[in-house]
Amino acid sequence: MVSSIENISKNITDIYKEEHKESYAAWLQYKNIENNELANEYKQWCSSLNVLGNSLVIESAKKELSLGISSMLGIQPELNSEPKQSGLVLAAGNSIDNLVDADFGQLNEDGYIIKTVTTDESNRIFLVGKTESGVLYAAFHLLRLLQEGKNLQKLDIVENPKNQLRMLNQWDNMDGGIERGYAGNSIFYKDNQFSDELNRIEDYARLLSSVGINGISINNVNVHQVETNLITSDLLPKVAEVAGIFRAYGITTFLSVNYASTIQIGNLSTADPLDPEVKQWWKDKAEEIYSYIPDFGGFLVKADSEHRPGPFTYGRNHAEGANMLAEALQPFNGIVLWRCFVYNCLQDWRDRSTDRARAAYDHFKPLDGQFHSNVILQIKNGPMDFQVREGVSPLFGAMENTNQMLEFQVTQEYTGQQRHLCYLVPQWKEILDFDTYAKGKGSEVKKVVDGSLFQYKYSGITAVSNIGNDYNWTGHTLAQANLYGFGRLTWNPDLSAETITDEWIAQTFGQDELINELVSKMLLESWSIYEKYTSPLGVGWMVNPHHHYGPNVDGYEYDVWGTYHFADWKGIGVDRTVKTGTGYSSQYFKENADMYENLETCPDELLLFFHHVPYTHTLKSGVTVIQHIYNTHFEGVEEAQGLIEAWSQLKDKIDSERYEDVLARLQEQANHSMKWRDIINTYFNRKSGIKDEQNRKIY
Ligand code: GCV
Repeated sequence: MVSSIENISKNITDIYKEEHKESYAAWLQYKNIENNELANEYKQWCSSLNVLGNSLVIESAKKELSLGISSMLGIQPELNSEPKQSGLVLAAGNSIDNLVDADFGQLNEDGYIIKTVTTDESNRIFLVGKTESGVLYAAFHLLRLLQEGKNLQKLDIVENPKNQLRMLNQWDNMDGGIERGYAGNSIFYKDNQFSDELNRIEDYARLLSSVGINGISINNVNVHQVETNLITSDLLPKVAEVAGIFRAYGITTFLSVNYASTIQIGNLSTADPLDPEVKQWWKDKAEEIYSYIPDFGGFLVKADSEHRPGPFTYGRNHAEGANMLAEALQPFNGIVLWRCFVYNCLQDWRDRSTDRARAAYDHFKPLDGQFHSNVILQIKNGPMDFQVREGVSPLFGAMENTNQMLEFQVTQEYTGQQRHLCYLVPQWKEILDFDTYAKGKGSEVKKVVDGSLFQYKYSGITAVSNIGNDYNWTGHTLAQANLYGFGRLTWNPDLSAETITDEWIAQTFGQDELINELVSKMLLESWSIYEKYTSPLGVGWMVNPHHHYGPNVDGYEYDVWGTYHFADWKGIGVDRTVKTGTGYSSQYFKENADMYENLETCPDELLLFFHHVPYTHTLKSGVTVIQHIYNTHFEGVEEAQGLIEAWSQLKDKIDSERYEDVLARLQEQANHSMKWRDIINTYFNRKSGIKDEQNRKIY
């Protein structure tokens, strides 16, 4: 325990690092390697760090390797600036050894080589990047291998990220709150100012860089008055300071901007994108921003959605709106990330021609080819809003001539708010592997967003972050795995969920068979468990309005008529077919459109997302819809209970803080799952008047 006098000179981050060591370190534990044989072997390679060239990012690689090596092996590596006969050799973009050079041509911008080269005279491991970022990624990769206890004798690794942009979006507000944040307050802001705990931001940068993230937008897409000022001379020096921290870890900084900035801070009377004064204002503004941050990434924009301003006010479309900003950023190589989450939140749900699921496609598809080349459309994974289960957005693959990127949500808004365990990597894998058929079979979402299907100039994957200033970053300690997994998937969407999970467990909790077996099972099954007691057959949305936590079958946010499930006494589900419904199913390419349109071929898990059916409709699984609702709710509760049983077996294997923290969350989840079960089962029991075949207790 640290005394209070000492604490005066320490900030909270320092205290967390000491008092909540394991929770705070997340997957960068760098635990002392107790196996002597292994440690001695590693020492041979790691006793000297030979770094060719110098730069901010290489400095970070050096710093991280020194930290990791001293912490895991108890030695301080000797630092040299030339390739010595033995040890680690770090270099960017230059040729140093024939054997390594042979692979160099295979590298893309952020790629790297890790190669063990032993000769009679030398024993070296080369960490070579095409750029300095590649060197840093290689350093983190090597540290991961050490944490996993891997053999270093014959490393021959060539790694290239599949996605060009690998980003996170912070939904942080300057008052310190985080929209949809479930792990404390912002690490960036406090009381409408920037936080002075820059070491916390640096540790975040380390975590992100270790999984290959290379871009971040640091404020909420809902830009309020105070955050509108982020692009003024009052706050740009602070933004630049934060950008400097991220820059050292190969991460580019972006800002969310208010589309009406010209009115709010520019003294103009309009934000019309075709108005010459508006255009000039943004051009001048871009120039000013770049004078503070020469490598600034660009703007993230939420326009004309959920009461945000946008081009619609002036009778302009989204291409006109985005292009105006793109022109301002273009001279500096900046880009516009334009969100497609555009819908009328005040729609009347009785009018079946205004299906919210249709909105993004209806708005954007007709504009294909009209966006400038430095605009990227940022598309949420589903057409609704990060539900536990929904279809994949039909916009993916539908715009051959417009850059696209995918937006996931790591923060668990609808998936248990980091109070329930819900590991999202399996869900993301399904989405990335979804075949759009845009160019025939094999046109998976991952190939759209890595840019390869249509040769996009810019593309990638982004997500809403799940971190806050809690000592374990993510509220639920196991939710750290979502952040880790997201980063790894942006690097390589072909990694299996199992591989990512194993990696995360070994680094976070050490190499122990029982830990691996149980935690892996818990994580991999958790999305399905959560789905069972919350969201039957793709129906979704049965949550309390606004805060989106806890069961509320008829919960609906806006002050208009509607429920999302359309349940009556005869049946349930949203008819999105062409034949009798909203026609949403036709937005997919033919193979998928046909599959969803027909009741016989629509997969069970999305049945109620596409069809309205009687409760007595028999699923492919052989049970009726109503019986499925009952069964899954009972099963979900049992399985949530099972998570506690599994975790309890690890009591003596995990430090008490992380053990108790997770246990408490699992207990809350199990209790809460009963509430879900009872409320949902009772509602549909009363509505349908149909009994549970097994006569279980329904309240
Ligand atoms: C940032 C949902 C969330 C909002 C969020 C919005 C968005 O509606 O509930 O909090 O706003 O999505 O993605 O813009």
